[in-house]
Amino acid sequence: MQALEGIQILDFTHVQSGPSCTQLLAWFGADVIKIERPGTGDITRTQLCDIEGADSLYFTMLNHNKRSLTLDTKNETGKQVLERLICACDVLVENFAPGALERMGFSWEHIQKLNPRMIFASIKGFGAGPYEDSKVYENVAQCVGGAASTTGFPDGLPLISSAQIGDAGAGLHLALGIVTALFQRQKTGRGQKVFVPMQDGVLNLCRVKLRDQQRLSAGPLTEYSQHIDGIPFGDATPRAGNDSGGGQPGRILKCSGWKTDPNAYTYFVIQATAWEDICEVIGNPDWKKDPQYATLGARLPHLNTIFDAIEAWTKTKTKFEVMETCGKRNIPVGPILSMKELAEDPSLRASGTVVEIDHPVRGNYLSVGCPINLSDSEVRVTRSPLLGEHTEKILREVGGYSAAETESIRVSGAIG
Ligand code: CAO
Repeated sequence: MQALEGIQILDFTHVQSGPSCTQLLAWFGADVIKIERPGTGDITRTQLCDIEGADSLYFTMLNHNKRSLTLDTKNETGKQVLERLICACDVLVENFAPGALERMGFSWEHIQKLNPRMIFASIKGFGAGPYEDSKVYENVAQCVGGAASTTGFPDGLPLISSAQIGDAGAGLHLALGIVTALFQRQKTGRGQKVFVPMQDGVLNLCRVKLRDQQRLSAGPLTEYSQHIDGIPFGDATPRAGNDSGGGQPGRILKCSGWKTDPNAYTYFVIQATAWEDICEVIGNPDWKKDPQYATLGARLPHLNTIFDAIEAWTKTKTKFEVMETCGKRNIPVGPILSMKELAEDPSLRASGTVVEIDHPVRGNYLSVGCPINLSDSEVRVTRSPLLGEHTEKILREVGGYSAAETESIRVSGAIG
C-alpha cells in the first residue's frame, strides 16, 4: 500500500504552485481529483506548447498521478456537485487569486460547515497585510521573499533563480502542512485551514540571508568575496555571487573546455577538514603547515590567491575529472551539470530521478521523478490526465451520482 492511500483530495489548483503540492500527495497514493473548467482546464495545458493538440510539458510534468474532472463551479448545478464532493473528500487544495473561491461561494466557513473534517489548503502570494489582495507569480515571490536582492553579483542587477522556490517551494510547504493537518485530524476528528503565503515560503528558504542581515550590525561579513576585495558593505545583506553561504568558503571555478562550453565549471568548497588534501591535489604541499594558510581564519584574507591556485589546477581537468579526484579524497566539489547532461545521465534514469513517461497524445517524454523516497510507499509515476478524462467515473464513485443524474448534470452545462 501507499502512505496516503484512501485520502481523497479535491485539487482546485492551477499553474505551478498548487499543482506541485498535489502532485506530491498523488505520488504518495492520495486520490487527487483535479477540478478544471470545462473546455479549457488548467491554463498551463495550452501554455508553452511544443506539440500541437497535446497537453504541454508544463502541464504534464506538474500533474502526474491525478484524475481530471471538468466542472463549472460558477454554474448552480456545478456548485451543488462541488458541495457534494466536499462532503465526500478529505482535503481541498486551491491557489486562486485572493477572494476568487469566496466569490464562487466557497469560503472556509462554508466548507467547514459542509464537512468539519475537511482540510482546506491555500497558497496565496502574501499573508495578512498591505499586499494580501495581490496576485503573485513565481518571480514576484522571489523578489518579495528576499531571494532576488541576495542573488547575483554585488555590482549587477538582482537575479531570479531558475529553481522555482516561489511556486514549488510553496507547494512543498503546503504539502507538509496538509499531511500535518491529516495527522492532527486522526486525534481530533477536525479539519483545519492550512495557508502558505509564497512570500513566507521564499523567506523561509532564504533564512541564511536574514541571518547575515543581523550579523552585519556586528561588522563586515568576512567570508563574502566583497570583504576580501575591500568593498564596503551597505546596510542590507548584499548579493554574494557564487560564494558559499556557509562557513566553508566555496566558488565556481573554470575547468578544461570552459572557453567553448558554458558549463565547463566546477563548484569547489575549501572544507577546513579537507585542507591538506586540497594542497596535495593542487600540488602546493607547502601550504599545509604554512601559518598564512593552515587555518580557516588565516586563509580568509588569501582566498583569492588560494582559489586562483585551485583554478590553475581545475583548468587542466574536465569537471568530471575534478569530481573523481576530489571525491576520492573527500573534498566537496560538484560539476556544473547542464539539463542535457541530467536528462541523459544513465544513473539518474536507473535511480528514478529522471523518468520516462508514455502519454497517449504526445508519446514519450521525460519528467522528474518523486525526490522523496519512502521505503514502504513506492512511487510509480503515471501520466497526467486528459481534460475531463475521469468526469463520469468521479461523479459516480465519489459523488455517488447515478447515470441518469450525471446526464442531467451534463444537460445543465456544469460538466461541459
Ligand atoms: N469553474 C468556474 N470558474 C472557475 C473554475 C471553474 N472550474 N476554475 C477557476 N475559475 C475562475 C475563478 O473563480 C476566477 O474567477 P473570478 O476572477 O471571476 O473570481 C477565475 O477563474 C480566475 O482565477 P484567478 O484569478 O486565480 O486566475 P488568474 O489567471 O487571473 O491569476 C494567479 C493567476 C496565479 C496570478 C492567481 O491565481 C494567484 O495569484 N494565485 C495565488 C498565488 C499563486 O499560487 N501563484 C502561483 C501561480 S504559478 O506561478
